[in-house]
Amino acid sequence: MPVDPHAAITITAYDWVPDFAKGLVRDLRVRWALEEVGQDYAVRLLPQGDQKREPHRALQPFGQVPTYQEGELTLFESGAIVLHIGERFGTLLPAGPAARARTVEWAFAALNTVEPTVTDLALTAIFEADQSWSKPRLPVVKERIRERLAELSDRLGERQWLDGDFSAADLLMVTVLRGLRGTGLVEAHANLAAYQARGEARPAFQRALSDHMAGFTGKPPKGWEREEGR
Ligand SMILES: N[C@@H](CCC(=O)N[C@@H](CS)C(=O)NCC(=O)O)C(=O)O
Repeated sequence: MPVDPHAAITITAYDWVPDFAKGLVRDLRVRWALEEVGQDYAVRLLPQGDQKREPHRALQPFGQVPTYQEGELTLFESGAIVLHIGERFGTLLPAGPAARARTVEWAFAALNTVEPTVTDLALTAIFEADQSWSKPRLPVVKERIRERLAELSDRLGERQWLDGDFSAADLLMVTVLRGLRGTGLVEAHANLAAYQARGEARPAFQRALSDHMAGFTGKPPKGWEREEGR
């Protein structure tokens, strides 16, 4: 079914997350992409817990955000959503098939080669902090990230962006690197730190981040502080 060119766009995000996650929740990628292409959108803010229940579960089988609705089309997975926005509204994907294929390649590199190492650090250091294996695992988890970042840094070299102009792949890669904030791991490579800063300096990113932060209007779920030992 063709996508209605005038359909309104609605995405989902959380109304509350712990401080360590603010600025990192993946709805930011979708907001940023929509800002880059100049599309208005509405946000449905979910209280924590609602992501695991109907009706959200019907939109996102894994009970997560973000989701994206545009007329009859519903999508989940932030990478798929960003690529769709690129295809649909232009500017985030290059026109030629070869350049476009390379952008998709780099999008997968961001989400499938670099991001898993970053997620592993968050899981080990934060979500499993009270487990006996947390501290002993950290060195190897960080070493894996160092290896990936050194490889990314070598390939990026003096380039401004991963392949040609700023693209959906850069948007995704910059948000992945942001997941390492406070660790000093990105800053160990001047070119990667500058690359991330270039992405974050884009007006579309700044608008997306500001709206993302303004969405945290809710309260923590009952028992959160007790469960987290805070
Ligand atoms: N691969 C998914 C991951 C989505 C994801 O991990 N979302 C997080 C927020 S950034 C979430 O909703 N987590 C809640 C949960 O898993 O319970 C994507 O990129 O959209």
